[in-house]
Amino acid sequence: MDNNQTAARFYLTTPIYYVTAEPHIGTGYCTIATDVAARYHRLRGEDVLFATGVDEHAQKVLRAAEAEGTPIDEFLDRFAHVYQEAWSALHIDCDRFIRTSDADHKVAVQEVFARLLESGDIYKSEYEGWYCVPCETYFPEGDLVEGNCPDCGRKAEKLSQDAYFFRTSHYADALVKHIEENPGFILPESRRNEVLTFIKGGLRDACVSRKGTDLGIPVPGDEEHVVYVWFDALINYLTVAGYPDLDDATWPPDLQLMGKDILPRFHATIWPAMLMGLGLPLPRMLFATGWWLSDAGDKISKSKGNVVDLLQVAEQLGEISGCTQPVAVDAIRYFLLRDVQLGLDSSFSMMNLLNRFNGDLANDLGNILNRTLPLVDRFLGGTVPEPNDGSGAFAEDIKASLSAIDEAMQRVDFRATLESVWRLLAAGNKFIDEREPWTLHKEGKREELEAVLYDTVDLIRVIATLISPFMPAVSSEIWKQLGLEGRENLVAWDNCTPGAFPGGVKIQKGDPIFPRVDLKKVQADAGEQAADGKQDKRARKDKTGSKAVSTITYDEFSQLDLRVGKILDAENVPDADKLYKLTVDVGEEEPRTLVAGLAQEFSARELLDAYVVVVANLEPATIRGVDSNGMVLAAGEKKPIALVTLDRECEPGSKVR
Ligand code: ME8
Repeated sequence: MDNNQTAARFYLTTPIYYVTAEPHIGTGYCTIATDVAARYHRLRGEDVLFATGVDEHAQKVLRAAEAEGTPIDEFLDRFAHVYQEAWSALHIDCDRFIRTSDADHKVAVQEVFARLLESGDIYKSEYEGWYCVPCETYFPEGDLVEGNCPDCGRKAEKLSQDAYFFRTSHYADALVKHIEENPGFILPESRRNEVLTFIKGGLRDACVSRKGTDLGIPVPGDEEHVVYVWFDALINYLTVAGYPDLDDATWPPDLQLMGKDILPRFHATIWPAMLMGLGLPLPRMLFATGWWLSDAGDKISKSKGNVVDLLQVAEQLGEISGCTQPVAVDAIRYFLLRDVQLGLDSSFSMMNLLNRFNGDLANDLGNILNRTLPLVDRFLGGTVPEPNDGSGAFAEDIKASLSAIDEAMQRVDFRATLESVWRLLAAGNKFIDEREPWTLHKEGKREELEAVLYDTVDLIRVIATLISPFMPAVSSEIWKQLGLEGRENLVAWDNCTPGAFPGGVKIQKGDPIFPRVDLKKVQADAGEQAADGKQDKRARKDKTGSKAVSTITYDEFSQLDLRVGKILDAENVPDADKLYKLTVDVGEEEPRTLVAGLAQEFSARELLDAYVVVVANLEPATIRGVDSNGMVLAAGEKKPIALVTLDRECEPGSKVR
């Protein structure tokens, strides 16, 4: 199969999740993101195959079932159901929900195993080493940290068994070549570099079987062994595409999303190496999402017991705002993809969600609808006038927005996509302010009034179409209020042209979709200090009496992710004599790269090992060709005079508040 040939179907996947606990913000996030991408491609008229599912053959799954005293099959059935229900409640519309206990998956796994065994890529040997059950990963002795798993820090178990191995090492050079030659293969770019470092650090052959357990798919011809859970799980992507009778229209996947934790070792190494061994084209794009962290900066995970349940959040949002459950779910979908750049970490905050709800949804989106429809009602008897010739007021804005969205979605940039749509909203709201339809009505300028209201209603139609992948329920509610119920066939990318609103339609004004939240009341209820009068935005004079600064609320301040960082390295940025490229430990798995304008005032030696304060959630920027992820705080008006440091040693990553 030719790798460059575009398959007719857009095939996209999420990881398949371990059924050890219920879905949460982390698993929901990746699945919602993939659902949005799937809906976007459907909107564009493409044939889409979107698969997600569950990973059932893990040791930890078996142990969870045993601990509960539930027979394994019953346990698996229950969780498959729980996941499906949760995804449907979150408006996730997949084409295939795969379970690794599915019959076609067993066939695919055994076929892959047999083929690789035959070609010599899988061979039998002895495994002497360790296994981390929470991570379901094999580690050689040398990788352990004080006897514990290097990834999660928990106790690893010793294993000694005859086992099958996959020759990952054989594919190291080919993998590096593929990654280097295809810059779009692994995104974001920082992850791509991480993967290259991982592979170039040397690959070991992967142990791909396990003895002494009944849970799993038997190794063909050697039933004492079952296929290792990760090897089994990765093959799900082939199963969905029909393997061994692979559907040419589907293969290879166009987009595979997963968390950054399972990119380097699994999705960017073993997985493509397996495909190389099978002689199959590699996925077109692997996109690693960042993590949702708890307030304490820990990864939110089932095993840590600090989960945020999105459906509970939706319920809470519904209670606070009075919006319907489907609207609350859509608001969360919007928030997750708008508030954070896909690929970066973030911590979940209800206040951030409420701010987006009020600002972006109630104010911007709700507003345009709530002011336009009553005007059509009052001045035009509720009937949308006949279309103009497409030369309407927003022709240029819409064109620019579509091309920006097209470009953004090619790099899976949901945030930029939504920003483009919100630019259209701003243009619409500004247009109404400027054209004052009420004045046109008063002055009897009927033709102009009709044109202004037509263009605005038509713009709302385009906006409802463009937000439909993100907020399907909100989009159809707007559609309904526009009087377009029953004409869902018009919700299409190709109809996002000005002037396509059918004339003569009677609008169906409804209740506001996003009732505004009284944030002060919420804060007061939550007992937040910020409640008492700190919303006051009056300008204050600073100590010098010369400069006015605005006060901010406690909530605004708490949006800053200020952390202790330890500078591990400082090197000059070529041709930029003020800049250092700093490597800073901010308590994450990998140190971050930050560009800082400190090079004229501080020597690299002075900076080395310094404990500093880092703004960790500053939007990443590329400065003189270097990707900078955060900012080091320093004092000084025009140039840095002193670094903001700590008066004693402190764990990198500690919160500064
Ligand atoms: O790893 N923030 O399953 P899993 C963001 N079965 N995303 C998170 C997250 C968080 N706090 N926590 C989890 C497995 N995720 C394997 C996958 S695929 C062939 C096999 C998301 O249940 C993220 O996408 O541990 C991560 O990669 C995935 O859940 C892991 O889910």
